[in-house]
Amino acid sequence: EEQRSLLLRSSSQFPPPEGVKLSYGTSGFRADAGILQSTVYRVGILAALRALKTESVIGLMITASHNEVSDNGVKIAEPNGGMLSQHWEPFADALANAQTPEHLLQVVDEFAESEGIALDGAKSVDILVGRDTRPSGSSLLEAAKLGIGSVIGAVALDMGILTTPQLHWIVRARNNGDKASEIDYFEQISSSFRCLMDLIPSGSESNEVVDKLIVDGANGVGGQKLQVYKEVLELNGLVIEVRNTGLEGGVLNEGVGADFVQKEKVVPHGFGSQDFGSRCASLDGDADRLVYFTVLSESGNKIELVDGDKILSLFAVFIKEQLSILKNRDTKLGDDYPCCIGVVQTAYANGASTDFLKQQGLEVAFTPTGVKYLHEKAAQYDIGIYFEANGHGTILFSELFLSWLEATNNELSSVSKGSEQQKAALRLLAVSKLINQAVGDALSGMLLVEAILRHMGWSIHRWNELYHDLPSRQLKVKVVDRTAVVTANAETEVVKPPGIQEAINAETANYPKGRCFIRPSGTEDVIRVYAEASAQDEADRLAKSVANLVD
Ligand code: NG1
Ligand code: ZN
Repeated sequence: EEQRSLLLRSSSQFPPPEGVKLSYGTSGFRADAGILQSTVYRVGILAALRALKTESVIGLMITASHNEVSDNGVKIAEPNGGMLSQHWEPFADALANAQTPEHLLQVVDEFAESEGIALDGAKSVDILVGRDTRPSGSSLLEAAKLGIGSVIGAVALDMGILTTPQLHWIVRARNNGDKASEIDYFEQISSSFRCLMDLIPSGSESNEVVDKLIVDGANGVGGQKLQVYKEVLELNGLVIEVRNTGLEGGVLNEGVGADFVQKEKVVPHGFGSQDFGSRCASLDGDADRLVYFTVLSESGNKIELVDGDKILSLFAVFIKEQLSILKNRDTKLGDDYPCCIGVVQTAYANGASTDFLKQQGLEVAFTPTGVKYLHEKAAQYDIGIYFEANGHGTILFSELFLSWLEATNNELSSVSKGSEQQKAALRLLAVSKLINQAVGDALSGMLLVEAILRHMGWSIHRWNELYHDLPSRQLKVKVVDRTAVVTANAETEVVKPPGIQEAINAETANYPKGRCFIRPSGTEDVIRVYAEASAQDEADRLAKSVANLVD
């Protein structure tokens, strides 16, 4: 009864925005920050219920990633650091759209009943709340706390400003019983980076790689964090210059950041001809996406983009190399382990990257867009590497494989300490600690790229030469109802409305090496069009003519 009146009282302060229907999309709720107070409050309730259900620490992150600064959003991190369990999404929607306090109470009651969640305040659970640097973040964070506080037994812990992957990492680590703060996060990623640096084979030093890395921080949280921790990294052998930290007066995601760089293929603000030839990286607004680039000419603003597909390819090549060194060890030293490695991409992956990965003998799987799908698929392998072309991805290691690796490393260190095989085992162990096992993470991903380039003795140009991207074009078409388009086959085929797929096929057939698909965005009211062809003007034309079909 106390719980009911508490919910009624507190939710009456947060009426839902009029005339908007909110939906928990691929990255939680996102909208103009001005209408989000009630949504964030309600996600606070959701997080509290999720924590009670799982009897674990849950995360609540307030961010709208690469969206413009006036937007914001909110999403939940599960106990293992992953995305909210998909079967809770309809409940999230019902909660966000409940029109009156009574209706909200009814939604909560029914759901708690069906999930067997006791709302008697008997248990105490923690919800870690974080936000990015958006100005709307602090008042939304208060709304989240009130939502959490309206469920008896739920305690909100304010983690302040964090990158999205940091919050996910901390949630995961707390549930594993590890001590976990932001300092522990940086401690772990910088020490495993150090470990990889110490294991670099002699003779692979390349002057080009030793040059500093220039990072575009998107005027967001990632740039700020790097600025603070760059001295620690410098001690470990990585010199970084951070631009667009947000402290120079630039606007979040405006003409800067990984999304801008990947989509527009031009230099972000603050970069230009003076950076010709340098190795540059760009983070997105909440630092879960990473792309690299170089400035193409001494005059223009054109770049050579090194995208998520190429980061994936670099990681895959390195890991395969370590696995094959390990395979060469004396099998008298215990059983071999048939390590099953797989890479996961979406339809947006450049066709040349898929061909390259297959040529390397790797199994390539495809899922629909949205990290939750890629992550789920990657978790089915002993080593699953996933990346979206836009730079969101990570590497997952199975528990089974990691314990085999630990055991093998112990054996090797007693019989052949310092051998190539043992070094390979140590490198893989270091990668598993450096790379964020919860979610794609630009900061830890960047450190892994930097370590591997040094290991290989590769410049960014050499890396970029792994394969040549097919020319591609992405367009978006504003539509009244994006749900009218329904796709199948990892989004490569339109099944509704009828007739469109045939028309796309007919257009695509006009282009050698042509590939084209459309899908409804999960984050904007648009239909996205992607086209690939053997020349840029052909990719442009194909995308344009298919966009006209949708319009
Ligand atoms: P939508 O709007 O569904 O295309 C975009 C990205 C996704 C993912 C989400 C979440 C593209 C084409 N799509 O989704 O890959 O990152 O945002 O942020 O880049
Ligand atoms: Zn992001």
